[in-house]
Amino acid sequence: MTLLTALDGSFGDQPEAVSIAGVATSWADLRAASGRLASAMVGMPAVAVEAEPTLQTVVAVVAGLLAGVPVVPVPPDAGPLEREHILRDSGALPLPAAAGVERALPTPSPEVPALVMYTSGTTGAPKGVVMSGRAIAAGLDGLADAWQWTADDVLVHGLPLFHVHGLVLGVLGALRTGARLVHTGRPTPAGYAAAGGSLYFGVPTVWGRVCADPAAASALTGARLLVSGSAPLPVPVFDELQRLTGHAPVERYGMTETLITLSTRFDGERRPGWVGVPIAGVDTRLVDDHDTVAPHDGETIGELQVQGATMFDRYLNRPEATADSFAGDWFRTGDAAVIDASGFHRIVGRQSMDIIKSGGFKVGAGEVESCLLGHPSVREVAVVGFPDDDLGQRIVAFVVLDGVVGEEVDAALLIDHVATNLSVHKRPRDIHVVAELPRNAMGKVQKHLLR
Ligand code: MLC
Ligand code: AMP
Repeated sequence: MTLLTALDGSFGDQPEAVSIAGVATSWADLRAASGRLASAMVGMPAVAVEAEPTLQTVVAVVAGLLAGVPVVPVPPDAGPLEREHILRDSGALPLPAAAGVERALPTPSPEVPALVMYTSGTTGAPKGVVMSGRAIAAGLDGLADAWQWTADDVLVHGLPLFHVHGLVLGVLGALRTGARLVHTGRPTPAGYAAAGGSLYFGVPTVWGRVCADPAAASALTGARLLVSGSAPLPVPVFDELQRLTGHAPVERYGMTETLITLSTRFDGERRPGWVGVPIAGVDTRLVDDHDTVAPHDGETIGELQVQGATMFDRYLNRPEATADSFAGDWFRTGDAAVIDASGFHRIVGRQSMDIIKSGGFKVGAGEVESCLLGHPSVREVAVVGFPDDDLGQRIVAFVVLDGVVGEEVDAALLIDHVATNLSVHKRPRDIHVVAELPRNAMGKVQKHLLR
């Protein structure tokens, strides 16, 4: 098997090669359990994996990769709206009821879709991002090179297993580099402190919480590398983490569609507020509002566009959305950035206010708005991201209620409506009842006025 080198026996074996929430396995046992499940999966169009942070999730994902069956991770807390969309759109079937007898399976072509990961856009339901094994391998090798990530590392994190960060980097990365993996179940400061790793992954919310717990932070002093990504790492958190742990964190940037494309390097400068340089195999450019390439002078802001070996294949069942997301070979990230003369990148913000990053989770305002409009007492709604010290952004909904203006509404009811129909992390943290939404002459809601 070419993608998950550790399962080939390339790095020997060890009893606790992969440990999740205290349950551990060797690579040989993981390979055997996955092989049996893979035998029962062969021929499935796609397999849905309930991505709980457990060893069973890892076995199921590896089984799909061995069988050449695209794996569709389903957030375990996904409510009916989100779950039905993912299952219907992907055509993924549940895991086989029983594992098969292990038999030799041909190694799937690296071009075969390995994962279909759902990601939110500005409007509509999340789109399925189809990713080949080749892109995943290229992305992981680029990061291994940037971070000098090897089989000598012990990787620690507690991130969810239904997104790129926790699953591709945090699980497949360990199985490709041969690093031992300790998944802490949840990304708590105490869990990170107790794990004794060399390489730690976290979203900025996690690093902010580690800084708020100096005892946990000081336990990370012996690590080799602390890596932050999925959302902007605030400069004060960068500085505080460095003060408490002695490590300037490495910041890296990416997207579900492109995998991780930019990073500061183990042996390079780590500049607070900047996300470094392209990994091997990736190119970037900036483009202005007129689709003209903008200078890399450290000041001019443009849309960041990316191309290279880590690129997704397409959005599942969405040829127009796929075409719209590219300018020729260049993927339009929708992020505004500057690049300096040395090639260092700084992410300035999103081009659209309708993409919210909360705790490192991407949430489309439109998706939350549609969900709230499905509640009988909501007539109009606008969802925005407010700055939040812990989460980066917090989801806030402004609602116009059906019925008497000013009537009491139980905000908790509306929050629960989103938490149970979509998923917990997509729930608004605050609900503001208003008499009307600010609109321009065209009738479009002016969200900047709400902020
Ligand atoms: C609260 N809870 C509710 C609820 N309100 N449950 C149901 N209904 C409600 N109304 C419960 C939750 O179930 C949970 O319970 C608890 O409250 C806490 O929920 P939370 O506040 O949402 O969690 P919190 O601890 O604040 O989460 C912070 C976090 C999380 C950092 C742990 O945001 C996180 O895991 N972020 C990682 C996101 C990520 O991996 N992104 C990568 C995307 S890939 P319980 O029992 O579960 O505690 C990408 C590419 C790249 O971006 O560059 O990497
Ligand atoms: P996702 O679709 O969940 O993969 O989220 C991708 C988005 O997360 C990017 O388009 C960025 O907006 C944001 N992002 C990821 N990493 C960083 C980072 N280091 N700094 C700023 N934004 C980031």
